[in-house]
Amino acid sequence: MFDRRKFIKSSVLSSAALAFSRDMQAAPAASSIKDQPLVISTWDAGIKANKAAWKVLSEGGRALDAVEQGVMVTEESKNCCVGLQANPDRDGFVTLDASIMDENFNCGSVAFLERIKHPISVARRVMEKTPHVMLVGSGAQQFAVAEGFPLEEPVLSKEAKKNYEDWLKKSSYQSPAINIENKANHGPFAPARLENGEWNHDTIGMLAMDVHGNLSGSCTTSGAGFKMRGRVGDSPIIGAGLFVDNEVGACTATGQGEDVIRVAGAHSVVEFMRQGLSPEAACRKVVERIMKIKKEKANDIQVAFIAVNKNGQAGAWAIHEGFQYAIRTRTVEKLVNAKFFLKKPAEKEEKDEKD
Ligand code: SD4
Repeated sequence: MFDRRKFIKSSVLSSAALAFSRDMQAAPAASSIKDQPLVISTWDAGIKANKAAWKVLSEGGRALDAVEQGVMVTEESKNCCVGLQANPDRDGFVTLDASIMDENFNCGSVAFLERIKHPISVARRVMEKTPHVMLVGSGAQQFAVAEGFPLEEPVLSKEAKKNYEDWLKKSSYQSPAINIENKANHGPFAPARLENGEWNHDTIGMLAMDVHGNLSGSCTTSGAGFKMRGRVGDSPIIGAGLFVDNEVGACTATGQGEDVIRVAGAHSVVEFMRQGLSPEAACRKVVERIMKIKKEKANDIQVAFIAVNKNGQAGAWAIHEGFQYAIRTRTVEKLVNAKFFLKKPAEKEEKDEKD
């Protein structure tokens, strides 16, 4: 009989994955990383995205260009659940959210956008070419087309197609799964393991500081898989999924968007940094606040923040074990395991074992 767990384990043990895990162990504590320029981004897809951002930063380019070009890599990755190949909503439509913010409080975002490959670039055009911050739905699409972005049909990745087909069998809106290996639970935030052994997340948030010490951030997502049509998460909401104050620091979020929105998550992290907390301590404070609000329901959701401060110090915190972020500086290119409050529950591992 096909043993899925063994298969997953053996695919993880590819040499690339082994090299990665060695790197992770060798990674210095995030809070000790202090360098400039620098780029950090959420999840393991951040490694590739950071490479594109680093090209801009290492050539003396603007942090704003770095965070746009960095996440574009993820938006167009055929493997990834960000962009037009991502998990659709309940009705089978792929709808995308994105936001971008520079060092001068300029910001732009799009939400509930369909058939556009690079929502992050449309968000940047909203910022640069309109008097507005946010455009949504058909209006955002109309603006994108007027700006020369071609309309494209979503082509779901193999994983997204399978996820959706599996979901349709029950069509139940399960509570979100923790970001741990758990293919049995196709909750809105359950990441899937790809054939190449990488995890597949539906969001990337990125923060960069350039050689001039200026900060910018970006965030782009397909949102929650199998969401209600029209649902918008935290990622395009300035102050929730992303916030940049060039005098203090920057923050971006991933996980259960509704719970990030209700505490103005990214803005709150930046305000804690303004009060003197390190990026890691500031992220921890806001995760703690969310957990206090959610009480025992915090077990069922994942929320994580990454942040950088004006000194080029980076940090992160998550509700659950398993959240990683990628960091790139002149001296470091690593995937870092974020600190967290809740360990993966033992029962869950046992349950997975039986699947
Ligand atoms: C959302 N925060 O739409 C996003 C989802 C996410 O990893 O981060 N998934 O709520």
